[in-house]
Amino acid sequence: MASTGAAPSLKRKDSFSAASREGDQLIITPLGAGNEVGRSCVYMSYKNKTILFDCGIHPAYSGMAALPYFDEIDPSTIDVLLVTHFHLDHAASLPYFLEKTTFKGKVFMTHATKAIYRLLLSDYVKVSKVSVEDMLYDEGDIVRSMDKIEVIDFHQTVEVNGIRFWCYTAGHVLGAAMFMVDIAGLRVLYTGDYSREEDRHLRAAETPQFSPDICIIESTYGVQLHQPRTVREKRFTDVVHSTVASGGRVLIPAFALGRAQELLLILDEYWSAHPELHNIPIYYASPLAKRCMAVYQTYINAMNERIRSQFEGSNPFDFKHISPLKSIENFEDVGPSVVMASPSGLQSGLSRQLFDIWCQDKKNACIIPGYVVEGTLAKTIINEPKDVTLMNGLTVPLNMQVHYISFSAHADFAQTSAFLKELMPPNIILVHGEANEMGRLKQKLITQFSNQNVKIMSPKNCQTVEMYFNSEKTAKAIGRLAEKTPEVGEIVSGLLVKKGFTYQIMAPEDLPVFSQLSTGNITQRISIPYSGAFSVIKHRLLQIYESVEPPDDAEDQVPTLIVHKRVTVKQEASTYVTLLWSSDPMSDMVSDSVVAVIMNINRDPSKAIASEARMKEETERTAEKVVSALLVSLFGNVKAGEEGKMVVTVDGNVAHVDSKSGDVECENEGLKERVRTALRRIQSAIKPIPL
Ligand code: HJB
Ligand code: ZN
Repeated sequence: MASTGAAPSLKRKDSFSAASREGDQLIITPLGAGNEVGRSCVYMSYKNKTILFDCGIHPAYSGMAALPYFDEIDPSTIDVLLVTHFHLDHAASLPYFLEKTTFKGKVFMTHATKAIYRLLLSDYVKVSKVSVEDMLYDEGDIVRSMDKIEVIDFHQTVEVNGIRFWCYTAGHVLGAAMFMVDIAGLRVLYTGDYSREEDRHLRAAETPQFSPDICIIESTYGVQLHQPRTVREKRFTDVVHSTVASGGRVLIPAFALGRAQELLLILDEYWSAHPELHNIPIYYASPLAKRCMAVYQTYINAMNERIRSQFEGSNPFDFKHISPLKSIENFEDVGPSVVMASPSGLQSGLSRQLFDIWCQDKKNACIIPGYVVEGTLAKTIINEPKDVTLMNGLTVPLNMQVHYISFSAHADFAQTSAFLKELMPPNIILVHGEANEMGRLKQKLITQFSNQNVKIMSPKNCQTVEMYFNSEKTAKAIGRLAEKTPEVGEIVSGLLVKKGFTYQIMAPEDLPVFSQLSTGNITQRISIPYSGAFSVIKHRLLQIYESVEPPDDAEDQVPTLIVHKRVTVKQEASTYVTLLWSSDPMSDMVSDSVVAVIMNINRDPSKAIASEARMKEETERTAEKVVSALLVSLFGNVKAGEEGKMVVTVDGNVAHVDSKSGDVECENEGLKERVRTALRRIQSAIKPIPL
């Protein structure tokens, strides 16, 4: 069960290792996108593993002010950085983070995201008009960052340093992914931007097959509901058609990649169906236009069935009625036209240049086709102010028609609610939403999940959500050990295999099947100087061991005995005896004791054969030595203590062992149990020692 608490410092990776209150501590802190849209970046730490989701900039700011609050963290402690999609508000801080900070972890994104990231960011540094001091990075940094980015396929599981993660299709834009992270069985889903609605070219977001313990989810559209696609498309084509038909110009400010391709598909199809519009030009004004189209064609397989089947006939991105436009200098503004230009927020660049020229003519129209960020001109004009300020500082009347028809591929309330109902995560963290919209969504979700014990949180930037999870260690029995259900209380023994934070218990024979490990037999051989009679050794061993037998197939003439069915003792020459055994903990113990017996005879051969009483006394002493030797082989530090007890010391814990009675005194329950188990094993190997 999770609980929330105060914000700790995020800078030291080890600062929480001792902080286990009611379980292991998980912390989640938005460094951006907390109660805002923009500079997405969410920090998460659990069990000393640290992850960053997304690394964006804020579209309404420039220079360092656009960055997430990186100074809240120590970048050198981040293990993994996962980038959900190529939009600048999710990826444009990455070259800065990789090249200008101490970050040394691994970065992952999908193939398409990586290809488009490269194009977009090169364009971003070219067009962002900031002073050299304010530039966050340059083209060289972007090129260098490419070598550090690893790619991940949808549904491929990657493990880095005990952190397992995989990703699902998120809709939204080509290559967009939502990431599921698993640390020690605790699962966190970070949705990034997602849409559960299929459009002309993209698949809808998938619903993960596992419910996460925590879902960090976008709340861009809050409690709003999207109009049906067909209605929005009709409104869009109607505005475009009527504007150009009455001699006006249409400006569509849109980000160069993503929604732009969807809108171009709609326009190209509409123009094909309306020959009367063929003399009206449509321009896709982006220096990236051509290269972007090449990337879109490369990743056609990542798109939906509809566009793939269209592609079999002809390339749907090879538009019939749309021409690329490099810059305003190449534009002949002589009559009605439709121009799609970036940026979407109208802060600068070509979309802003055209807006400034066209905004005073009421025949013209501006269609805002997606989400607009607080602080941008696009957001301002949606409210249809009377005047606007141009880039040259002049204030002029805003006469052009402004239409907000959202094709934004973000979940609306119906999608968010259905997604969460299917997943039912016990903890929901809202990010990527303006404070008011997010607040309304939070209230509505609280009502919706009021009976389900679901916790809904909406931290601000740099505000930490702190939770505690109990992670009891469990091992899964697999292979032949799992064929039979054990009775209650029955002990299941096998090899314990630890992989990351998961444990499996299996029969040694199954090891190569279920792991990349394998088993092998080590045959041990040791020679001990001994020149006495072999019968003396046999005599001493029979005093101690239940089973001391000659081999069944005693063909050669070498005197041989098998002790406890495990260790073979041979007198191969008159000066030494040889011990042979197949190594395992039990046989190693028996061989140790046989060595101790032989060495003992070597030390005092005159006492080899003696009276009955002497023999009993001698046997007990030998047995004690054998037990001591065995305990040394298991625990290392074993010394003689008071009243004939042995003192075993492990990691500062001390156990007093009475080898005659088998009693063990120790304050540390773990060590006590280990010593007791060892004594029981020794007992099973040695006959007359009453333990
Ligand atoms: C919200 C958002 C706001 C996004 C402004 C721009 C963008 O889709 B988002 O990543 O989430 C990126 C696309 C655009 O239109 O510039
Ligand atoms: Zn996005």
